[in-house]
Formats: sequence, C-alpha cells, structure tokens
Amino acid sequence: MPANPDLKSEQFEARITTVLRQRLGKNEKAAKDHDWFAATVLALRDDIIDRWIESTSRTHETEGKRVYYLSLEFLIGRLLRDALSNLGLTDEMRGALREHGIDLAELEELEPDAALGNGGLGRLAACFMESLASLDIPAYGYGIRYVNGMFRQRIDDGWQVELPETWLAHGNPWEFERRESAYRIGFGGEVVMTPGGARWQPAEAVEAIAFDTPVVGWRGRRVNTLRLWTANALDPIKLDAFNAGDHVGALVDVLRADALVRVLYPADSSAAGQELRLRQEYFFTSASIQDIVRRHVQYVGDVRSLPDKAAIQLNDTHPAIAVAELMRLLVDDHGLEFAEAWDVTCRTFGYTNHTLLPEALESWPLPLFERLFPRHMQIVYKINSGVLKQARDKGMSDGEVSAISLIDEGGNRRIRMANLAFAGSHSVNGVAALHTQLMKTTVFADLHKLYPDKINNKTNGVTPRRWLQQCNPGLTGVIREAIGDAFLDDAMQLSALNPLAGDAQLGHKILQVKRANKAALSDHLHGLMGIRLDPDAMFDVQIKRIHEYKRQLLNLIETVALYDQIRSHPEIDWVPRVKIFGGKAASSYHNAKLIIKLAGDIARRINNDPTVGDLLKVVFVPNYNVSMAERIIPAADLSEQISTAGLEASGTGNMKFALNGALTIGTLDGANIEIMEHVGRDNIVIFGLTADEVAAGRANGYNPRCIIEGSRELRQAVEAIASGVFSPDDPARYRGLMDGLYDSDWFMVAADFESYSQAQRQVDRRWQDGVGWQSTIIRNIANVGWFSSDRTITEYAREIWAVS
Ligand code: 26Q
Repeated sequence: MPANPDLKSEQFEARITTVLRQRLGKNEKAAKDHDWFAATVLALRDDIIDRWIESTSRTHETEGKRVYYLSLEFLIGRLLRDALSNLGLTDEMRGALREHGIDLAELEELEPDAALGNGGLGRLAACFMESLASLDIPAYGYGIRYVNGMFRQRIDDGWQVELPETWLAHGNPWEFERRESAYRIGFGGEVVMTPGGARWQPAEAVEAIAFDTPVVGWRGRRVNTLRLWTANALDPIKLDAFNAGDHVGALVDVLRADALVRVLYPADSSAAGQELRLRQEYFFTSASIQDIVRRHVQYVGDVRSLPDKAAIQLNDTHPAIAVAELMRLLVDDHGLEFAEAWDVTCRTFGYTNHTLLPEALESWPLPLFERLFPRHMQIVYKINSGVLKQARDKGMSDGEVSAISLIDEGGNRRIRMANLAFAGSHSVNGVAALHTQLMKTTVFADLHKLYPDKINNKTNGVTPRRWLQQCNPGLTGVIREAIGDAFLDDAMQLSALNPLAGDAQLGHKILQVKRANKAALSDHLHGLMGIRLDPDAMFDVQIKRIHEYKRQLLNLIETVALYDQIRSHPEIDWVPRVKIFGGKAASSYHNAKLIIKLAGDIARRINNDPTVGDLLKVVFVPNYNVSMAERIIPAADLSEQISTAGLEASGTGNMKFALNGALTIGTLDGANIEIMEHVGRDNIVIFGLTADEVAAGRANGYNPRCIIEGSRELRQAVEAIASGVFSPDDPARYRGLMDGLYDSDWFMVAADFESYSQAQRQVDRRWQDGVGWQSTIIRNIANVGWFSSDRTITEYAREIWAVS
C-alpha cells in the first residue's frame, strides 16, 4: 500500500493528463480508448522504472549471481492488472481513472494478450518470471519478440480457422527498445583456420536488437527484465542492387530478417523440423549468449568465472544450441582450451525437459545443421567424441553408447538436441515426480546411467498472484476474512483453512463467490456466443491445447454416453452440468481439428434437444487464451485432467483449478499425483490406468475393439458418433476417428472409459452431498499452496542455480 493513497491517486490523475498531452499528443477530449490505455500504462511505468533501475544497481553492487531463463516462448497474457496489483496500486489507479470518467476494468479489457507461447511451457516461463521477481532473484528472461504470437482461433461452421493476431497493432507501451544492445547473428558460410585457431565466417548475418519489458514482483520487491529480440537487416537497402533497378532484390535482407521474428511456431508437441525454426532457435540463443558473456566480461572480467555469476536455464531443447554457441565463444573468441571451456559450459547450464512424447523430441538433419552452423557442427562432433569416450570407459555397451550419442546414426543422420542439452548441463530436470522418474527409466535411461547425478525433479508451480488474487478477487476476499493476509505472501499459509474445512459458513461464502464467478462467465459467454448457461449447474471444464494424449475425446464420448443415459432415464435426478471445452489445435494436426468440430457438433445436438433441457449443455469456447483462462478457472466446479497416464509431463492448469476451488477428476499422471498427495485421496477423483499399466497394456497387445464391443454404453456412444448422429450433414465425418479407436487407440480411451464414466457418477454424488462438496473444495484450496511457482523457483534457486 502506498503511504498516502489519496495523494497517489491524485498523482496518477495528473500524470495521465500529462502523458496524454506530452507523450501521445492529445487532450482528454481527443483521446480514444487506446490512448487512455497507453496513458495509464505510461503513467504507471514511471513508478516501475525507478524500482527497475534500483533492482539492477542492487545486483551490480552486490555482484550477485544472475539467472538467465532462455525460452522460445513466454505466454504472458495481459500485464496492466498484474503490475497494478503487484505494486498495490489498483485502487489508486481506479480512483484516478474514475476522475477522468474511465472505468479501470473496461480499460484492462483493451490490452491485447501477449501470447508469445503455445501453452504450458510458455505459461510456465511467464509464471517463473513473476516468481523470480517476487523472490527478489536477479533474473533475465530471454526470448523472441514475435510480431505474430499465437494465432487467433475462429470457429467457422464448427471448424477451427487460424488468423494472425496483431498484438502490436496499437504499439506496446510496456517495452523499451535498446538499440545499444545489438548483436550480429551469423548463418552459413565456412570455418577458416587462422593462427589464433578456427574462425567461423558466416555467409549471412542479421542484427538482433533487444526490447525490454519490466517484470514486477509481488509488492514491487524487485523488477526484472524480460528481454525479447527482434531482427534487423545489417544493410537494410543494398544500394547497388537498388540503383541497378532490382528494387525487390535490394530489400531481400529486410525480408529475411523480418521472417525470423514474424511468427511463433504454433505447434506444441511436435517438432516442426523446418529450417526457419532452427534459424529462430539459433537467432535468439546466440543473441542471448552473446549478451550474457558481454555483461560478464564488462562487469566481472574473466570468462572463466561465468558459472559463479550466471546460471543459464534452457527451457526445453529449443535453445539447446546454446551449449555449442557458448563453447564457440569461449574457445574461438576468448581463447580457452576446449576442456576448460567444456567445464565452464557444463557448470553454467541447466536443462528442463517438458515432454517425453517421441514426436516432440527435437532433432535436426545433420546436413542442414552443418550448412547453417559449420563451426557448431565441429564443436558438436568434438563434444560427442568426449561423451562417447566417457561412456566406453565406463564399460557401456554399443547399444547404450549409440543411444547416448549426440548424433543419431540411423539412415539419415540427425543431431539430437536433448542429448546435447543433457551432456552440456550440470542439471537436467523433469517437471513433476512421475515425469522425472520416467525420464530416468525411458528416454534418458542411458544418459542417466552415464551421468547419474544430473537428473532431478522440480515439480511445476503457478503464480498465486495471477492465478488466485488477480483472477479471483472474490475468493481472495473470503479467504482473507477467514485466515488473514499471510497467504498473500506465502501460499503455504493457505493451510490455515484446513481447520475450517467443516465450517458451513465459510463453505457457503465460497460457494457464493463461485456462483458469482459462474454468473459472470455466463454473461461473458452470452455476449461472445449468444449462449445462456445456468450458474447453478455444475461447470465441468476441460481447457488446454487439443491433443489426442490429453483425451478431449474421452470427455466427449462420455458426454454422449451421459446424454443417452439422461434421455433413457429421465426419472433419475441428474445433476445439471455445463461441459465447457476450450483450446487450440496445431494448424497441421488433423485429428485435433476434427475433435474441435466434434465438440461443436455434439454441442449443437445436445443444446437443442428439449428432452435434456438444462440438465446438459456443451460449449466450445473459441480462442482460448490466458485472459479467457482467467475468467473460466474461477468459475469451474470440476477440473478435467484426464491424459493417458505417463504422457502429461506435469500440467499446470490442474494446479490453477484446485487453487480456485474446483474438484479434479484425473488420471494418475503428471502433477495430478502430487496434487492428490497434497489434498488427500478423498478430495480428488482418480480413475483409469496407471502409467505402468498403460506401458504393460501396450507391450502385451491391447485390444480396444474387444473393450468397445463389450461395453454397451461405450459402444452406443462410439457408434452414434461414427454413424453420423451428430453430423447428419456429413455422416462419415467421424468414421475414421472412431475407426482409430477400434483399431489401435494409442491413447487408451477405450481402456479408461468405464472407469472414467463411473468416476463422473461419483462426482455427481459428491455434488449432491452439498456439505461434503464444500469441505472438499476448502481442502483443495487449503492444500495446493505448495504448487506456487515461488516454491518451484526456490527449489531451482537452491538446488540448480545456487543463487540466494
Ligand atoms: C518444437 C520444435 C518445433 C516446433 C515446436 C516445438 C515445440 C514447441 C512447444 C515442442 C513442444 C512445445 C511445448 C511443450 C509444452 O508445452 N509442454 C508442457 O509443458 C508444461 C510445463 O512444464 C507441462 O505442464 C505440460 O505437461 C507439458 O505438456
């Protein structure tokens, strides 16, 4: 809280006027909505900048170690509410704007989401940035300033259509261009030998320019920097070409540079394998590593002490080429011996793995890699020979050695980025206990045998500022009334709610807040899609990227089965449900897009069937993004976390729902397992095969056809979908999708159906036991404080980065 709120409010009011006039060139009369938004951000920014500069000088003075988080994705969402809330200035700004006749809540809606990420991995990076600042840890996030982030999803006739999202259209008042922080990034060319050793002479080069965004921690304790790179042509116009009449050719470098930062690759679990993607990875990695080394040399001196002053975390393998890039700088530019450079490199890097899906493990064709990065290729070979020698010296078998190799020697040779990241890091972590265990026993088993001390677990977390305080002020208020304010600074303190789990008054208040959030969501969706939802029905939500392993299809098939049951047994007192789906499909992912269409087809049929009335409604919310999540999660009663066991590395939505008082229905996968351990077996609904059972089922020949034919409910639902009951306009639309279930069912939908369906009926019974439901959701809120990203970051800081 500021010392004098009224004074602060008046100061904002005056500042906004000044900014409007002097920075934006408008008076209050002429100002449009977006001018008010920009003026508000710029007025607030003045407060942020002072703390920003103060944070940086404090790190310089104490010569503290810095954390560098390299990520091709930062899925930030909006920043105004976050910054105001973390600075404790929300009421002051609201008051100032009111004096100008502007409503803060409406203004917040004008801010476009910064959607520079696909899903979980990118959102985790954003939560981590916020926690790093909140914990007062000096840190930089490094990434790409994509001109077009995640695509906007439109649903046309039920089908997903991807549209470019132009988040920078009205300018971005949060960012600062740093023209002085510019680096040359090379591609292609050759390696020449000089008296000083090998030198890379790239054939092309672009310039990377930094744009900095301040990241405000809780209570403004610290402001860190998110540094995003854009690309400029070194020679924007080739005058000789231009003068020779080749006006397009003269601009080709500009186009090439633009292309590098134009789009986020909109796939979340498959390696795209295109050259532009590899160029993007190297572009931002090289700029970041050059920036880190330059800062170290400038303020500390000797590059040999880099690991004492810098901890670089690789967010998956997307920046894994950093290992070779740092080696190149140390050996070629700073004259270190290879062995010494390798020691510095390994002590500097940590690598986080986010998926074990084979199709998501990055590898690049060796000829492509060699053509773009000839010097890095040499370095990779040399690293590899060292690694393989270690393996052989340890007596590992040929099979083990070839699994460890950084180069996949199969027909077409490829560079394995995970092996490079693993070898070049002192720490390799998974993102939930089960995932880390599976890393050790499956994908990384051989590397783990060679380096048994590297793999460790850091279970994911989410920031409780955005995902409780800001998105759910109603619930936050009720909790404060019940247990005081300590949980605002330490989410573990939510456990003070445990003794109140049986408190009917508290339970009632929480349900009142939940109902208000549901009513607000209903209003919003009514405006958006024209649908009316009953806030007294159970809101059953599955929002996440659409992927077969996440099994939206299991949920949809069960929805169809429930629909059948309601129609055949109208006498039963069914629990009214609203099934909410949301999520984007990768543009090239055919089945994922078909699943979206199926959700829409099922929704149309069920929502228009008067015999079920308000007992069952289905909605597919278009363009699911961070801001939509902030509306939906506080309104959810049931959280669907139903991936095939062993395939969801962690999940983070699962944590947000529980924190907002939803019950989880889930498999024993990812962080669901740890959520169960924290909230207690009785306060979560678990179903389905375990990861071991899934593996055994696959190994021993799994027969889905047999299961489908043996279950009347499942068979009827699958046949209804397959025969066109929901797609009379194109009865064969889902034939192939359903045939896939009969013939292979890789994600074991059939195997888990019965168990899932029973679990859903158990959810109904729990809902009908009002008192039990209240105590369950209080237990959930009380016991998921551990899933704060503050806890996660504290573990990274202590166990990987050695920063205090
Ligand atoms: C790779 C190469 C080329 C193009 C795209 C990609 C690519 C991009 C994004 C591959 C994977 C991703 C994203 C993965 C991801 O989001 N993983 C999720 O990470 C979360 C945070 O740890 C976990 O909670 C989720 O379980 C995991 O799926």
